[in-house]
Amino acid sequence: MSDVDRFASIPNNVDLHSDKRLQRALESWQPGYLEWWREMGPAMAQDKDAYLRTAISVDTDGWAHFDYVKMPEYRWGIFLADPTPDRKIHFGDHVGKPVFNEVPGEYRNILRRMIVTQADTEPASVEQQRKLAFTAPSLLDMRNLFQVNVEEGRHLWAMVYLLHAHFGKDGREEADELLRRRSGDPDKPRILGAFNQPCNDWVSFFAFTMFTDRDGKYQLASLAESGFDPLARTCRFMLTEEAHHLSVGETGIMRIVRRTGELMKQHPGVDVRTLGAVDLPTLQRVINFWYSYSLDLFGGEISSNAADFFASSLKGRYQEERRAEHTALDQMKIVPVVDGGRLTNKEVPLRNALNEVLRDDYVEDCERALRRWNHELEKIGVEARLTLPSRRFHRHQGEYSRHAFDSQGELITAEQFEANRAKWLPSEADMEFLRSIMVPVHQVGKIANWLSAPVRGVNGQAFDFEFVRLG
Ligand code: BYC
Ligand code: FE
Ligand code: FE
Repeated sequence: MSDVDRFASIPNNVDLHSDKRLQRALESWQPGYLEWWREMGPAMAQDKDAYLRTAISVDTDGWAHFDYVKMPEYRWGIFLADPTPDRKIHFGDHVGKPVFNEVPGEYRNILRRMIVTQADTEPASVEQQRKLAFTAPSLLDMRNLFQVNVEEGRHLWAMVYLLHAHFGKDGREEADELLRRRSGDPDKPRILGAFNQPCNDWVSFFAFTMFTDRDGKYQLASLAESGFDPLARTCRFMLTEEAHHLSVGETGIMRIVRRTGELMKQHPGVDVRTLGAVDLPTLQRVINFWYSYSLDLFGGEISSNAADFFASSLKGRYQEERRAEHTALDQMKIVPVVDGGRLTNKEVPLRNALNEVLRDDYVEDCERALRRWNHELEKIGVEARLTLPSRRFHRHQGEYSRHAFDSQGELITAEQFEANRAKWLPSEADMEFLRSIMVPVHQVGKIANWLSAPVRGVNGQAFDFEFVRLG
């Protein structure tokens, strides 16, 4: 495997010391990053010891080191998965050729845009989650938040490395811009919609890590197939870290479901809100919100960009390597579209429908999680169930964004949508209620009333371990 320089000013396994120009460029970006982190990173406990894992190698076991660290001293590093010897491009128009190790001139612009789009989401999510520690429901949850935040910071480093190493002056300018945009800023917003939405309560945080980080998993997996090998190797390693973010989200919602379900069982006929817990209809609305915004992150159902990304062998499908056919030519996909005021099926050349193909894999994965949560409700003996809204519901990108649909995916009028908005999506009153129960629980081993304790701690530590030393 490649040598890891753990003690360099920027830990890395890319032989940074042998490329002084690149090293200097990244070292000159570093102070701006740290300034951004202090301004926009977690607003609490920056000076406290938190029990965090740090990536120290790309080995499957032993890649992470757990210890107490103060976040501004976190060792953000650059780690690419080891190269596969003689790797060949395995999809798109360049099938069978050796992978690109340098950016092909003709693809410079689309590749840079793709990397910048990926990069932009990482700091955006940190900004969105900035204030959550103040209301953390337990020290373990606070620690998990910080873990996700520092790793999103590392993902930014991963993309900035690619921009600096492969895109010259434009890449350096883009890297600087990544520190200037701000989530939700009307003048300098983040690039993608979901990353400009507020995420100020922990129900939203769990829905975000469940649904929005999960888009990250599918996008990274598609980029991990890339014929541009440095991108593929970077994304392969990022996926290792991503698994924890997804588990924070999925188990977080599971823990809400468990607590709420138990209270419903113990107090039949009582609105659990009066018991200080999250009622299932509110949880459903938060799910509807983040799921629909996350569906937007896959882009339009019919997209010539998607076709270009695939044709140029830069972005594959999910688990492309496991598929039987790798050109995606001479095939069609049926996409329901609105035509003449009605939903009709349209046949689209497969390459133009690849955003939708990836969304299919994502939706299936989300449905799996829903089944697990509903199984929990069933076990507790509660009849209510959670669902996923239709993928046409509440969309801001693609075919369905120009029309209104109900949660079942039926075409409705804008007036009908507005009349039902509060039934389907979190209202100001819902958010106020959630804020009212988000009381901080910062004592060792304690947990907020609205959430059940996790089944296990982290790295073999029990739940009553001092995950953040607030002391
Ligand atoms: N919001 O052809 P279209 C993660 C733009 S998350 C705003 O339909 P395309 C993470 C689009 O840019 C993973 N704008 O879509 C998670 C285009 O603009 P231009 C992030 C949007 O290009 C949690 C126009 O609409 N990674 O890692 O095929 C925490 C028409 O676009 C949106 C990536 O996204 C939107 N939702 O696909 C931390 C991978 N959607 O060109 C991290 C890289 C589309 O007309 N990105 N637009 O100005 C891509 O592969 C593609 O850019 C997209 C869009 C899949 C996002
Ligand atoms: Fe990330
Ligand atoms: Fe993530």
